[in-house]
Amino acid sequence: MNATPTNFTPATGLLATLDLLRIEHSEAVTHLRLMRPAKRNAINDALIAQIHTAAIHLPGSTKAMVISGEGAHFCAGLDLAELSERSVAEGVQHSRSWHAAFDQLQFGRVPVVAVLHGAVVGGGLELASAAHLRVAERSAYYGLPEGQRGIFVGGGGSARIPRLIGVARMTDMMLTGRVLDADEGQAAGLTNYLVDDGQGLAKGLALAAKIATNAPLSNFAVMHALPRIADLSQSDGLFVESLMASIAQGDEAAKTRVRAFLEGRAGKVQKS
Ligand code: 1HE
Repeated sequence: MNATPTNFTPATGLLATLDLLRIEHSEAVTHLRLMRPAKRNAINDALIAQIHTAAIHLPGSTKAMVISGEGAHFCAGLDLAELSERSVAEGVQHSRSWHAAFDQLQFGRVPVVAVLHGAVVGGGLELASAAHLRVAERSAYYGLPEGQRGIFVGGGGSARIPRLIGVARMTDMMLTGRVLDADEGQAAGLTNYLVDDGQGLAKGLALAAKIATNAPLSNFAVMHALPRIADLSQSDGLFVESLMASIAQGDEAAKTRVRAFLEGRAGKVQKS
């Protein structure tokens, strides 16, 4: 996996004490890297708690975040070594702790870009699906081995993954153990961008830097209103949209930006 650019500096204070993560910050972008490469970044209780803590306590100037994994894989999912020790009641609490952490990413303060490479499996795919954008390197592959392990997704996967790739594809992955390669994941809508190996982090950081320049209320609306509207009836969705639109356009940031365009000081829409 690629190194963070040199203009990023290590986080301080509470974030620096999270030993299963490496958190670095530059201007408006915070990069959170899973740091359990010897266990393929498998998520144990400590790591899920640290992800939750980090997501709540991002540096104040953060406007967008990138999450990636150290070593040859993004994330091997749930740490299976901890699974057998849990009672049924503890299992529910465990699943809820993942929900709390990943909800904090999806419905937190800033948009999240996940940079994926190698194995993105089980809970690793659940983590990736909580992000707002996904950048894949060609080495990435996606699996839901829960079916083979005799368990079920517990980190929000059943709610989030079908919204990306549909119930039918997720059913196939869980019943048959089908693994999607990077091209298949891109075609299925699992990822937004597909880049060569070694290019993922640069792409993810560049996207985050761009996202960070948006008006905060626009990013808020995309993160918080868009997925909720998608869950509503069309009539209710349109009503909520009208409220969100008027809140966003009433903000000074919107007025300033529209004025800049009308006075020829803002960029035009361009083909990339
Ligand atoms: C692990 C885990 C893990 C690796 N829990 N220890 N997830 C899975 O079913 C995926 C299981 N893992 C794998 O299939 C492979 O490890 C990988 C394809 C991800 C990587 O293969 P490889 O050859 O690079 O590594 P490895 O030799 O298999 O693993 C290296 C070490 O990581 C080894 O430990 P070691 O002490 O023997 O060195 C592995 O045991 C350890 N390791 N993956 C614990 N997952 C909220 S519910 C979510 C439900 C799920 O996520 S279920 C899916 C679980």
